[in-house]
Parts: sequence; structure tokens; C-alpha cells
Amino acid sequence: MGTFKDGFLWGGATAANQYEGAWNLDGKGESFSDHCTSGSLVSPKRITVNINDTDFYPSHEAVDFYHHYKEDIELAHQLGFKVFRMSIAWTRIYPTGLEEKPNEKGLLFYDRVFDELKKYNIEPLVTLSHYEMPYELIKRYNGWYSRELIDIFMKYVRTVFERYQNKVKYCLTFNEINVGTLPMGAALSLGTVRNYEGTLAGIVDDKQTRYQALHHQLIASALTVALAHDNYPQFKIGNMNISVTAYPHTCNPQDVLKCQEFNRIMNWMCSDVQVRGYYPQYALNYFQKEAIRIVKKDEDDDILKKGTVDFFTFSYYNSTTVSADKERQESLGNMTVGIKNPYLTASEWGWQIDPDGLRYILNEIYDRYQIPIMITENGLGAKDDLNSDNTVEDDYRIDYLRKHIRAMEQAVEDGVDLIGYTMWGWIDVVSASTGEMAKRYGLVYVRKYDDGTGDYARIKKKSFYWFQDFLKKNN
Ligand code: BGP
Repeated sequence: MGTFKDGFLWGGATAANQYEGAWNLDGKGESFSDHCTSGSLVSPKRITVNINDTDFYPSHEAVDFYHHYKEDIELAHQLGFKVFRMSIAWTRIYPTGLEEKPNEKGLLFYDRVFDELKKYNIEPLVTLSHYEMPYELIKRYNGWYSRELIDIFMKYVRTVFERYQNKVKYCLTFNEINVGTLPMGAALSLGTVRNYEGTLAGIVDDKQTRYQALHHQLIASALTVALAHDNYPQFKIGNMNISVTAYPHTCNPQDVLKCQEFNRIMNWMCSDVQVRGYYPQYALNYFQKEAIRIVKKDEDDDILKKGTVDFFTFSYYNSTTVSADKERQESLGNMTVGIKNPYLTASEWGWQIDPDGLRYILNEIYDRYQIPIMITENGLGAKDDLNSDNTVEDDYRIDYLRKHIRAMEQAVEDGVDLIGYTMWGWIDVVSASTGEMAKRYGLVYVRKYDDGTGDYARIKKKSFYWFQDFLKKNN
């Protein structure tokens, strides 16, 4: 094809809490996700204050990357991956977040993973915080609501940078940081759920707390970038945004305005801060309208200005439409609900499949920022059938990937500077939203099931061979 630039980073993405398991081994502490039970689309996962014998917590074993990392990295190599997106579990390095010294056994685990990747010339892409934080920090500080979290997080970042400075080049600060603009971000990313027990949707929303916590994350993100630029210039640091392409549901100007409002707060506010270095005026207006008063320190504006990211990364699964009419029918999607788009079909979980929406958002992002872009999550969650001869005929996934890669190609032809693509869940992992194994994204099937059974065997799906063949031609 030749459309993608030389050295394009093709690969796959994972996150520690959905992938590693070994939740309490070698000194690891309890993280937020270790307190989340399994669930499904019809029976939502729950957060529990204690870890109960009667509940099942999928992150505890996940798909056991902890003991399968060599096998998995060898599979990534067979696929032809050039990059491997993973996150570091904060609780492996600082079990409660509060220790003065890091946990050496946790550090050693990632040394081994990075060394294994190096063996195959696969570049790690490390997310510093992917939907998990020490649960102790939720109990003690109500998560990111407290400004103390910034220093506690920076201690962790300094440890990671110092230790892995010769092994890692690409880092992302917070996974899908803009999920903090949505009510469920309180639990997933901000940890402002002290003493809360119940479903994600059941949390009583408190915008004041949420945006204060988000401000602290934005400061921590900017300090991380500045630390890298000042002391580890070999690092490239990116943001990570959840980008949900949104269309006005009709050409009624009221719908168009409503859609603009959605896009500003949900899609652009965090990345405007992370790329441009300041809160845009529409965000300040929004805070005023909603009576949100963010407590800032004098130095915060300078910190944001200094800590702007080197490249833009985002997840893309589906698009949505926005209407000013509150009565319209809702459709599901990654973190957001919207109005059904009659021109699109949806996944079994109701996420509307829209490759053109990827081309559109890539152009929007590049027009706005003109910095290199990487797609760090994209894929199809589906129920896969494992046949008795250990095959999985996932043609639907091949179709999804083929169309989205075609859309990327078109965006590059449009002029977008796209530098990489890591498909989400290249190997089956626990679902973030529902906490189930049944929603699978992988090119590799993992024999692990929602009742906790399974032997963790790794089995190549049909899509594995398709992607392998694609990368042979495109690497
Ligand atoms: C993103 C998260 C991932 C991942 C993905 C798919 O929002 O960053 O962690 O899980 O969505 O979502 P789900 O697992 O809910 O299907």
C-alpha cells in the first residue's frame, strides 16, 4: 500500500488491571480494579469496599500475563508487532501509594517484560495510569480529589522514569483522561468513590468533585511531561483521549449547537489543555454555568503551559449522534450514550460501528493540533465461539479491522500525520466496562471464562492470521 510512513508503529494494546492478574503476588497492593466485581451488559459490575469471598473479581487473575508474558510477547513477535502498549500497575511499584521506597519485585517484573520485548525489537508503549490506582488512596484521600495525589503520583512517575529510562521511549500519562468529564469517570479514572459500594451508574454525580479531581490529573500529567523533557529527553510523552466522533442527529441548528457543546467538553477540553497548555474559554464558561469552582494554585497555569505533550493518542470504537431533543432513543457506546444512527450497524454490545467516523476524527484532531497522532485503542468486542478443533472464525473482526485500517489510510491521504496503531485487546482481556471475559477483542483467544474457570491457553483466531499477513505486507 505504501500509504503509511516508514517506521509506522503497528501493534496491540493492553492494560495491567485487565491483563496481568497476580493481583496480590510479589508485594502488589490492592488497586481500585481489584475491588470491582465481574458483570455483563444486563447485570452491571459493582465496586465493593471490602474484597468479599462471595464475589468474583476478574482482575485478580485476569488472563495471567504475569506468568505468560514470554509466551504472549513471542505471539506479538509472530504477528509482526513493532510496538506493545501496556500499563504499569501503580500498586506493583507502590502497593498503597504511600511507601517511601518502591517494591523491588514489582519493578523487576517490568524489567523482565521490557527485556523480553527488546529481544524481539518491539517498542514498549507504557501507560502510567490505566484505570487503576491504589485503593488505599481512595480510602484515605477520596482519590484524585485531594491535591496530595499529585505528589504521590509524581513519586511513582520518578521511580518509573529513573528505572526504565534506557528501556522505554514512549509513555502515555492517563488513559482516556477525558472520561473524567463523564459521571462514570468518578470511579474509573478519578477514584472519587470513598466508601462507595454499588454499580458505576449508581454513583451520585458531583461535578464539583469530579472537575477538581480532573484538574489534579491534568496538573500531574503536565508535571510528568515536564519531568521527561527536563531530565529524560529521550522520552516521548503522549496524552490519551477517548475520542467519540459525534454528529448532529439532524441539520436542525439546535442539534448542531448541542453537538458542538458535547464535542467541546467531552472530546476537546482535556486535550486542549494537554496539547495547548491552558483551559479554553468555553471550558471556563462551562465551569461558571455549572457553578464549578476549581481550586488552583498560583503555579498551575505555568505547569500546564510547560507540560504540553509530544504526540496525541486516542481510543476509537464507535461514533454517536447528538440531539437537542431529550426524548430521542438512546444507543450505547464506549462510556457514552447517544442517539441511534440509522446509517450504521452496531456491535452485540450496541456500539455503533463507523470506520468513516475514524477518518473524520483523525482529520479533526490533526486540523486542531498539527502534532503526530497515534491510535492507541480500536477494535471489536464480540462473543467468539471456540470450535472443538480450537479455531475461532472471527470474520466479523477481520471486517472491522480492515475497514478501520482503510479509513486510517484515507486519513493519511488527507494529510494526517499518523505514526502508529495499537489495536485494543490484541489478546482477550477482561472488559473494562462490564468486567466480563465474554466480550472479546483479541486476535488471540484466551481460554478463561466468566465463572472463573479456564486454563489460560492461548489460541490463534482467524483474525490472527489475517493481521499477521497484513503486517507482513505493510511493515
Ligand atoms: C477503553 C479502555 C480499555 C478497554 C476498551 C474497551 O475505554 O481504555 O481499557 O477496555 O475501552 O472497552 P470494554 O472493555 O468496556 O469493551
